[in-house]
Amino acid sequence: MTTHKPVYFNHDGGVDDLVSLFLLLQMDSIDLIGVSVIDADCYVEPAVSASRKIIDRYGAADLKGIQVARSNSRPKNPFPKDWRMHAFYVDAMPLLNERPIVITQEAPKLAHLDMIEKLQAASSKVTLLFTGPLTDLARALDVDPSIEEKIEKLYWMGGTFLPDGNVHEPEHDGTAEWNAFWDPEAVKRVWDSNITIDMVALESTNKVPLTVETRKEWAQNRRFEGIDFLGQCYATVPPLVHFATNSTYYLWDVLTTAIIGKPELVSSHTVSCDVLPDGPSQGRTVLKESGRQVTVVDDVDRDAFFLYLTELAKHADQ
Ligand code: AGV
Ligand code: CA
Repeated sequence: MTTHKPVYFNHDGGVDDLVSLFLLLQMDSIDLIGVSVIDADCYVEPAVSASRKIIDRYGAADLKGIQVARSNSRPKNPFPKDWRMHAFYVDAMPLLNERPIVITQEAPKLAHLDMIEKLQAASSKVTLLFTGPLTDLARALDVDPSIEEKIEKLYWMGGTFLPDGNVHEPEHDGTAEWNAFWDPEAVKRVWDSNITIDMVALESTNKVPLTVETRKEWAQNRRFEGIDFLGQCYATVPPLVHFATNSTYYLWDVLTTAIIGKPELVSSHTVSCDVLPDGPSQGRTVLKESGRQVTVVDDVDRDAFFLYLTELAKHADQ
């Protein structure tokens, strides 16, 4: 008997979040039991809509009936509007709008309550994949702490132990990663639980920036619809090659998602750490001997990762 790993996915509607949903739908080894969307690096309306359309177009027949839950969680520190716009572009892509109606429905419950329901109904322990802030998980733990027992492991894209994070905001010192900065207290709440955590931090994704070469390769292979979809999605976040900003797009969430299908792509080590809740370094994750244990991805087989990505995307054509 083949065992399918049950997975619940909470994302925040960025380009790589939506690409991650597409890739999860191509994995034969998992059983996607729920999807929810938080209003962080997106506007939640187009992000829920795009998620429903991606499931319609790329989900297998046995996913019929899966719904997309919307979060009403609010930030401590909101994402820049320009980044939040990306979900509108993906939602408007012709590839996702060929069919006149959307079959996949929005879930009746709020994201964190939907997750509690799906976890409690699952017959075996569930893998959680979070590619945005941890707010919905923190809220779910507050409402029903018994869900801890239903969680196999949390994969989270967030945090960094590097001296420089990716937050460049007026009242911040730049040491935090954005998903942690959006709601530092939620990170703290999850850290205070007994959940096993695998963290994909900024140092974990430094080896997988989205290069111009990769974009060209996707363009060359756009006869495969799934590869065209990757290229079209990332065209909404084009490279600025003559202008140095933090605009380099890493495959942050995509790497986190790929590990669920192929854990052997990465190596990791365990650290004890904490998160700073407020002040100019708020959201910074720091090493601390008395802190909680987390596994951090520290190396990626870059070529094997891109090969797997291509393989999954081509799977969408079959
Ligand atoms: O910090 C990385 C997280 C990932 O979950 N997000 C983007 C990924 O979805 C925030 C972010 C950091 N830099 C960004 C981000 C950028 N230049 N554009 C959009 N989002
Ligand atoms: Ca994200």
